[in-house]
Amino acid sequence: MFEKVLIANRGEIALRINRACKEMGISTVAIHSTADADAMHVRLADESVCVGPAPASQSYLNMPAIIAACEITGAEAIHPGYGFLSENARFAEIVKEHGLTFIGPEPEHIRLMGDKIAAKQAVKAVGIPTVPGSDGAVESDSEAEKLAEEIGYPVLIKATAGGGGRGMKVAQQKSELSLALSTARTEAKTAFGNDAVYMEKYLERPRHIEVQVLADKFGNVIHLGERDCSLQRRHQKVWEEAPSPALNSAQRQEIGAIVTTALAKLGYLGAGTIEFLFEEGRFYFIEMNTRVQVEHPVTEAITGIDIVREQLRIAAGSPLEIAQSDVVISGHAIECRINAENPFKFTPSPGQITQFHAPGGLGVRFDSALYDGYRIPPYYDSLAGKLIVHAKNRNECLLRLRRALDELVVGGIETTIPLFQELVRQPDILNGDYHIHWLEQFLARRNG
Ligand code: MV4
Repeated sequence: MFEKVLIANRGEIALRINRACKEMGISTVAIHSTADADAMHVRLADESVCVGPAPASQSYLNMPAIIAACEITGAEAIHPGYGFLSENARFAEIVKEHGLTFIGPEPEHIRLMGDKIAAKQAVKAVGIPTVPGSDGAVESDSEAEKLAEEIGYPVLIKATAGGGGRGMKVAQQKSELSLALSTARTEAKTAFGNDAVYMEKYLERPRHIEVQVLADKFGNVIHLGERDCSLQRRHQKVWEEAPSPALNSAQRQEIGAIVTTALAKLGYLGAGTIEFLFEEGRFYFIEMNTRVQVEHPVTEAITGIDIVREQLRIAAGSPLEIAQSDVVISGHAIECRINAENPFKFTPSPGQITQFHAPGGLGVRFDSALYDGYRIPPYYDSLAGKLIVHAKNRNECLLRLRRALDELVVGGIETTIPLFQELVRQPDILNGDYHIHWLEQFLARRNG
């Protein structure tokens, strides 16, 4: 096992990784920008290295500085967390070229899953159900028109270098197709330097259901059940839960078996999440994430498995500590992302924390780097903390969540707490009866 790991991230996920390392007897190195000198992740690590000024491009994305920090401190491995360099295949290669371990999948799998057309072709070839659409990139309007007639409108044009909703355009009917294609291409060229686009049947009211997997170097691949991440606003997840209220155990087992078999065939290594749209009882692959995700704690709550610990063990060449038969889904968990934003307009609200009280009690976890007096910097994402609540079933979980939200205090800035205090009283939410557009429709009704 590693002696020393460098955590190439900040905020709550840096603390999360630090915790797993400390429990495994691994010493930790934090990196920070000049803006984060007083951040909690710096205080709790054994050592820290300033890697540059506030802008992420000059610090948390500064590959030479991060590699140098490993050389200075003697860290043998880098955990990238999520965001920043966590899905940068070139960085993973550079880490390996320097004789260090990148705690994550092989670079070629990171690269593969970052190209949405190649990813879809690869997973389809190993038995994962995909959305009907083009086999590869759509090259011409005439090809697109012919294909759209076959699969039926509405259709969705997506950028192969996109993902997370970036560069998508819907065409409701033939007359809209040409503009959707040209707009998607132009935006993709501008945003990603790659204008290749593909087409899919547009699913109108699906849920977003993702399956967590772990794969070790011995060919063992297990799944830890699914997460329902349908409550999103502008492709930012807001509320995630496990298991999904929309799946029964047969569907859970079926998609879990399909995914583990497929990833074993691909020779996948590490933690991964396969994203599906789920509509009328059918799963449709949309993307695969090769990083630990923000919402991983809801899976940890219902399985008791420490996902970051398993990532470290896999990267160090150890076999998975658990077999599929050891994975038992117990109870229900919900995560609410507490962002430093206006609760209904989502405008950023950085600033100093004047009061802070985290909720506690059985089944309540608050992952955050906040502390009394901490000043949230404006340079990074707005996530201030994640409230994760676990109970023996969904109704008990909702009651506990309502209580924990009323106990949580974050003073001095605006946060999304009031949004969740409303959501946890909404009939559709209480019934688990929602889809990927539900939250934006709720906010539109509310904001008038
Ligand atoms: C779709 C879709 C409907 N039909 N693909 C959004 C981001 C990326 N994960 C893919 N996304 C979608 N792909 C087809 N064929 C609807 C979305 C989508 C969405 C997906 C999951 C969660 C929230 C969403 C919000 C808007 C659109």
